[in-house]
Amino acid sequence: MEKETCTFSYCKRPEVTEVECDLLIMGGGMAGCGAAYEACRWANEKGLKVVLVDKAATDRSGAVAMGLSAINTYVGENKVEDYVKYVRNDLMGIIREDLVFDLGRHVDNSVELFEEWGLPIWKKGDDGFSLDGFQAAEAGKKSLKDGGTPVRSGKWQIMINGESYKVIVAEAAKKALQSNREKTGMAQNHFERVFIVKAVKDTNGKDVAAAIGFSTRENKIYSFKAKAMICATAGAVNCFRPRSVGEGMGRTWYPVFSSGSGYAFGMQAGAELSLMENRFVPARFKDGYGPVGAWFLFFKAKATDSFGNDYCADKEYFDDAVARYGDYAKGLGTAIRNHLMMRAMKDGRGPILMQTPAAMAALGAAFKEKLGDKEGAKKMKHLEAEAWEDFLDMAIGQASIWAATNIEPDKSTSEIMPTEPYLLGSHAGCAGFWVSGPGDIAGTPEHYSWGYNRMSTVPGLFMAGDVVGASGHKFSSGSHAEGRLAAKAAIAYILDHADYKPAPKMSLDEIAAELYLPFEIYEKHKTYTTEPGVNPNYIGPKALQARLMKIADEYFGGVATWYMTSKTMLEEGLKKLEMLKEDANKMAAKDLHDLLRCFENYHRILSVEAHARHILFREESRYPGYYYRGDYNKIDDANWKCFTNSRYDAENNTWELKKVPYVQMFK
Ligand code: SFD
Ligand code: AMP
Repeated sequence: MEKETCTFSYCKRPEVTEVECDLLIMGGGMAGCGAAYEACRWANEKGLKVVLVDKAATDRSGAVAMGLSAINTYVGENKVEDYVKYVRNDLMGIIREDLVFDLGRHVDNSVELFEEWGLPIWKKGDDGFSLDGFQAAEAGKKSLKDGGTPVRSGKWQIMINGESYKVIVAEAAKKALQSNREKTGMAQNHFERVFIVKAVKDTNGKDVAAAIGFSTRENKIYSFKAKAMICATAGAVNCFRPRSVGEGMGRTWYPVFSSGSGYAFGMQAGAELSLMENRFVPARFKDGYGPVGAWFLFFKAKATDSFGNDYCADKEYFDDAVARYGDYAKGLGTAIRNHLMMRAMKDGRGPILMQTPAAMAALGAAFKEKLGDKEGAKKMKHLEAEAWEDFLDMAIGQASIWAATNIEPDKSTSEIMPTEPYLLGSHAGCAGFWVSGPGDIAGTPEHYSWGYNRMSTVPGLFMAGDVVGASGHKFSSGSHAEGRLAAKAAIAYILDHADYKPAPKMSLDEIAAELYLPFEIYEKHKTYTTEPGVNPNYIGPKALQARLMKIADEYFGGVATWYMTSKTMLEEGLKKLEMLKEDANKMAAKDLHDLLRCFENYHRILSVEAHARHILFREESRYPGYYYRGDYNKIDDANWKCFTNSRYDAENNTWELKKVPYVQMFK
């Protein structure tokens, strides 16, 4: 089929605005807000202009939109080296230890700021039991900064009253942007509901000169010209067919706002990816995707098969895991715990159950023993409320499912289940870009550092949060801290390259024509059929997404095949994906919502392609419980204890993949 072009013969040309700034921050999530807060501190003094663009409303955008009930990375009394070892164990031995160490030494400062900005953090009471954030304030407990003792659910996690977490963090970012606006005289430097579509290279052939996008509310297109950029638009969800289909479609654990834009942007700019074969398959409360961490760590609940057996302690499963995956299996990290759960499920021993009644009864007994019947019962009531609030604070749908299905956690168990795969780099996953480390940590090898912290292999393009590869377990606090690290380095980069004047390769007319092409295609062909969703001349976003999900699910190790794939499956799937990519030239949009869905799906296609090509390249099963190569179902340290890096050439649609040496910096 001939490639369509947009001449605005069928749809109206939108207004195109060029915004010039020094630093552009893409994404207003945890990393983006951290970046804005830090960048403005340095930029204001120098009169540099900082702009933040978010596809949603920053107050409630990204993964923390609903809130959270724990901060999963707070180092506190622990050693930063131990944090590095913990992350290395959980991610099966291969991480960028310089990035993780750097994160660990800075993350607490972000958490202390959150508390200063108004986030209630739980504290240890005088009786040794927990006080929630409000009780702690009433009891006059010290802030973390002043030496207060947080309630730890795990070694690295602390409990919060976090329903308004994102609003609090966004407020600080918005205030910082406002101060920058006042200093530099910019009319606007915070753009909400503007979706970034792609990078435009500079005429010099090396830098990225602009990021282009469109408003999701008005017929407006933007070209943001910047001397440096921070990409903080997170990972990718809804690439694989989700477990919730039909009436439940759209319900996932990872936020539906994250459609792989971060990966697509960097890939189109030519930035190198690392460990893109990695993915995250969280074990979650079934159907509502409620997180399990608080139940395992804070309530000390056990998950068992339906006969009450602890599948992680099953000798047959465990010995087999050690035989295939070596000592990594003994570490019982997130992927391995999934693996053992899946073994039980495949043997028909499901459903897997979170034993919430037993956990709550044990806590209730401890309260009564220490505090007496009356006070103990009061404490127990509060704990029951906390059990609900854990979900009301961050996965409201799960609380609704409990209510709708008459589940009381102190009386009935709940099913847990491994979800569909997500691509991300800040939770227990590490798929993302290869970035420079700070370079000042003892033992850093040369190939880990090239000048500016968190800069990708494209000069002036920085990465933060979920899009950074090989350094997971940052979570909300670490992503904020990483945004700050990237911002500080990006400001230094701008000052060091003061003469650089971005010159985008595309004209504003070309940009408008490319971004509005799906409108032109729709308007041109829509009367060919009586049902606009079905048309031989174009593909609408719903069909595009269904095809992508089917390919990913069936060929690249989704739930359809119990996360199993192989060389032959991947190659077959990649052929189909290539055809889908060709058909994406015929994406059609009837309105702005459709236009958003079209480009979101295009970003997903690129993200999934990178994922599949990396799985194909790594001939072992490094992450059992996340995915399996049926043809290489073992860990092969002799050949694959290394990073796998790739670079996509968008102009020629070609890929280069290579091995990059891993260096253990902390013994
Ligand atoms: O319980 C564009 N996470 C948890 N972290 C914790 O510290 N504690 C928890 O309790 C956590 N839990 C949890 C977590 C995540 C989710 C989804 C749930 C529960 C349900 C992890 C953290 O939330 C996560 O690590 C960070 O938020 C990652 O930060 P960042 O900045 O990389 O991603 P983001 O916050 O989602 O923000 C992305 C932003 O980009 C915008 N965006 N903007 C413009 N153009 C485009 N094309 C864009 N595409 C995306 C988004 O709008 C958003 O603002 S628990 O499970 O462990
Ligand atoms: P989750 O709710 O699964 O996202 O987990 C929240 C935090 O608890 C993360 O830091 C996880 O790594 C950790 N976590 C969850 N489940 C377990 C477990 N069974 N053992 C140890 N850590 C866990």
